[in-house]
This record gives sequence, structure tokens and C-alpha cells, in this order.
Amino acid sequence: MFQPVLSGTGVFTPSESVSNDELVVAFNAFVELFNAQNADAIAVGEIEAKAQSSSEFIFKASGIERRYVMNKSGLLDPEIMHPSLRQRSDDEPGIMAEMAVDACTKALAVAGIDASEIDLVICAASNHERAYPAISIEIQQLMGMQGFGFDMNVACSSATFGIQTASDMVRSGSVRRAIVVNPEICTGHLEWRDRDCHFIFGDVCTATVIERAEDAKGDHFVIKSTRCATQFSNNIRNNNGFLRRSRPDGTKERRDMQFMQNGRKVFKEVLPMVAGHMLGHLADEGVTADQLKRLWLHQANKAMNDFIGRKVLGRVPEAGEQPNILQDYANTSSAGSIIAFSKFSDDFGSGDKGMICSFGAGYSVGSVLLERA
Ligand code: CO8
Repeated sequence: MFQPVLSGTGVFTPSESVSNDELVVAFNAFVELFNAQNADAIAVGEIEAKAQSSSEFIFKASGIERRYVMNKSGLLDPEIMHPSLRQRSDDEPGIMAEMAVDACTKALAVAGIDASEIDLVICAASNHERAYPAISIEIQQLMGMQGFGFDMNVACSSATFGIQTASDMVRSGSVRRAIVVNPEICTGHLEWRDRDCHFIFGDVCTATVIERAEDAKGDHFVIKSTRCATQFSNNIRNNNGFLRRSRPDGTKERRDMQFMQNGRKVFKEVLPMVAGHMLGHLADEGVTADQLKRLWLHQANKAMNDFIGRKVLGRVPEAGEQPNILQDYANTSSAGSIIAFSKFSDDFGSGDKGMICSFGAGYSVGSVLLERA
């Protein structure tokens, strides 16, 4: 058996970002257009008039101030309201692979290793731009990595579930060096015409290098243990899929072909599940909360993270103990906790411990207990 360590992370951040104010101006223009175009049906009660959004609500309900996106013009155009991405030929890199190359290059530089030393690529994300060939294999080829790759999807917990998978394979010796990549184009499956959720997501890609302790060339974190749990729920759901055209109403525009959630229920049900999961993981490892220097939590909602921080630490977290990045990135699904780790882990000294924790659709929750070597 080999001791797996986390030796590098990298973050690809898109060049365009959208503030709450810009988003709300576009959304409200869409609402005015929609209500004018459907004035007669609204007047006779056949269609419900759409209500306007507000920046104040978005910040108060979520803590989000802006989000990075792969395309801004499409989702801010009231006549389009989704990202407009360039058509690529099959002979050029796909957009997820392109994002992944940037994040992987940064993560490998931090770990101080060459792409050719990687022998496992896991592309773990909430959605994949095509069914096959696997995105991970395209990343492997573009980067010049060895071994094999496969894709996996556990929604917001994809990164931590991917880290557990890679760590276990490194531990057993079936691979030597792995990279877990999370290209999240959440703007592609968000419904930008729904005011309940139009502000929630952004785009990003993260990458994490996992290797044997004996191979690590620079500063690294020992992966003490990982824990994953799932519990089925329909409260976060997207019904789009490969059987769509085979269904009687498959070609119709349907709301459930994009991200849907019952946000209040998610809040109520996921919070106790996450706090219990983290506390159980720590207890089994004989680690007390006051031995943790930091929590790197999934980045969905500030109030949610405040609650989890309080529950796990048993007190209000001090500044820096539970850093948020969601104010700048919004919810980036599985990448959120890895962005937080990547930006807020350089100050760790030997023996300092921290926990990464993701949670979301499924429901799913994944935690990774780390100790700086
Ligand atoms: N502007 C103004 N008012 C609004 C708006 C708006 N944009 N939206 C809603 N309101 C109104 C509502 O109509 C409601 O009015 P009323 O009280 O009169 O009925 C009032 O404001 C309150 O609405 P909510 O109850 O919906 O508001 P909340 O306080 O619950 O906040 C949140 C909404 C922010 C969505 C919150 O519920 C939340 O964050 N919940 C947890 C969500 C979460 O963590 N989800 C995880 C999902 S992510 C995941 O697992 C990955 C999925 C795969 C990725 C998908 C990529 C797209």
C-alpha cells in the first residue's frame, strides 16, 4: 500500500465575468419582453406574468456578487438567455478539454511534475459535453499523459468523489500519479429565464494532482482519509438525457431539461446531512474540530456555509477558517471547494489539518481530510 498525497491544484478562470447588476438588467429586459409578447394570454390568466429579479435579493439570499462565464453575450441577451458557444469541429479540442488543459498545466506546475508522469486522468463534472469519447481521454491526449482516463459525474460532489477514487487507486498501486479534473460549464445547464435560480451558477475548471508520498517533489498534503455518501433526492434534478427524443414530448421545450431545484428543501435537508457527515468522518479519524485549521466547503450559498462552519467547529468560525469564494465565482458545482482550497492553503505548516467538503445533487456529500506534510 502507498500513502496518497495531494501535491498540486490548478484553477482555470474564464476571462469574462457578470455582476449581479448586469445579470438583473438583462433578466428584467427579458421579463418585459416576455410579458409584452404574452400580454393577451396573461390578461386572460392563461400564462402567469413573470416577475423581475433584484441584485439585493441575490446578494442577500446567496452571498453571490458576480460569476465567471465562458460566454457573456448570449446569456445577457434578452432574446437568447443562454451561453452562445462557437461550433467546434471534431478535429479541434472540445471546450471542456480546453479548460481542463489550462487547469491541469497549472496543477502540474505546482506539483513540479511533467504531464507524461500522470497515468490516470479522471474528468469529474456535473455534465459532459458529449457522451463519448470520454472527455478525460481527450485531456490525456492533449496533455501527453500516460495510462488511462475515464469520466464520472456526481454533480456538485464530483471532485471529492474523484479524489477518493484516485486516492484509492494510488494507495493500492494500480496507478502511480493521477489528476482529477473538473471542467464545470454550469451556465450551459442553468435556466437563465427562471428568476428563482438565474443567479446561482458560474463556470470554471479545477485540477488536482494525487500521487504517492514517496514520489512527491514539493510541498504537499497527506490525504489522511476520504469519505463519500449519497442519498437519493429529486430536489435537485435535470431530466435532460440521451432518451429525450424517444419520449412523446421529447422535442418540446420543457423546463425540466435544465437545472431545477427546490432550494429551501435542499437547504433544510442537506445541511444536517453535511454537518453529520463531516463530524462522523472526523470522529472516526480521532480528529477533533479544534485540530482543524480550515474547512474548504462547497460554494453554493454563504448562509449554508456559515451554518456548516458553526455546526462542525461548535462556534462561529474565525476569519480565514472557512473561506468563501462564491462571492466572485458563484456556485461552480464540484469545482467550488477545490477553488477555495487552491486559493487558501499556502499558509499551512507541517502538521496543520483541514477538510475539503462538497455536497449537492444526488444528494451527495464527499469529504477529504488533509494534513500538511
Ligand atoms: N429576485 C427577487 N426575488 C426573488 C428572486 C429574485 N431573483 N428569486 C426568488 N425571489 C422571491 C421568491 O419568489 C420568494 O418570494 P415569496 O416569499 O413572496 O414567495 C422569495 O424571494 C424567497 O424565495 P426563496 O425561498 O426561493 O429564496 P431562498 O431564501 O430560499 O434563496 C436560494 C434561494 C439562494 C436558491 C437558496 O434556497 C439556496 O441557496 N438553497 C440551496 C441551494 C443549493 O445549495 N443547491 C445546490 C445545488 S447545486 C448542485 O448540486 C449541482 C447541480 C448540478 C450543477 C448544475 C449546473 C447548472
